[in-house]
Amino acid sequence: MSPFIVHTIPGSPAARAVLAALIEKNAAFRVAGLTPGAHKLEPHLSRHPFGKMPVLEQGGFTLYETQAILRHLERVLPSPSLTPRDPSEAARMDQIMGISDWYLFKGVNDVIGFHRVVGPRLFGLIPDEKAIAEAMPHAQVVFGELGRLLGDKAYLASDRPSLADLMVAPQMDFLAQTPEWTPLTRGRSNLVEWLGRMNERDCMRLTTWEAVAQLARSG
Ligand SMILES: N[C@@H](CCC(=O)N[C@@H](CS)C(=O)NCC(=O)O)C(=O)O
Repeated sequence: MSPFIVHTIPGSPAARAVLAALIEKNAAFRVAGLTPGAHKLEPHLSRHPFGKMPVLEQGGFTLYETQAILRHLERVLPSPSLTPRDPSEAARMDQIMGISDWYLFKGVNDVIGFHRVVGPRLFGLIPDEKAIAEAMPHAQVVFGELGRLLGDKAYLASDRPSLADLMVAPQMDFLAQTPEWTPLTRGRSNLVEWLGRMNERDCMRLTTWEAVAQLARSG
């Protein structure tokens, strides 16, 4: 099997989910690094007409949309499985992947994560405190729901990591670097402990912003 290529700017939580899945599945891959802005230009627009990341490429097959990529990897690299066998737990995984895209990324990470982490680091921007404050009520709902769904389990959908954990952990690891993390996790220690468990796994340890930047440099 030819190696997987992941096109991304280092630091992208969505790309980190894909890289994490490749690591969990012991697959050979390389990172094709993009510089900020290059994702809105050719040749990247031919890979991803919406100018986003990540894009997965392998043996002439190109795919974008993180959920589609994760499910594709699950089919072509079935072992170890990252989908619970139990139908209710698998449904919970699917639900949390949807929550991740629609409520955690949109309105939380693309505001708080952007203004606190990406903007200052990549573009030298000053955080927009008003936008961050306005995002907090929605963020509290998202954290409340993720905390409730996690409950006292070790991982989000079951007692083993699933695609849902791989999608949510990179975004939470971003938010954990912000001052908003403390109010968002107050009374939700299960989420903090879960992120600690995820961050101990190779899939997270080997895909930090710095680690992905290094992978991109070594091509
Ligand atoms: N629905 C897309 C979202 C991808 C996305 O928004 N990625 C972010 C990085 S995590 C991005 O490309 N940001 C750059 C931009 O929007 O210009 C997916 O799941 O892959």
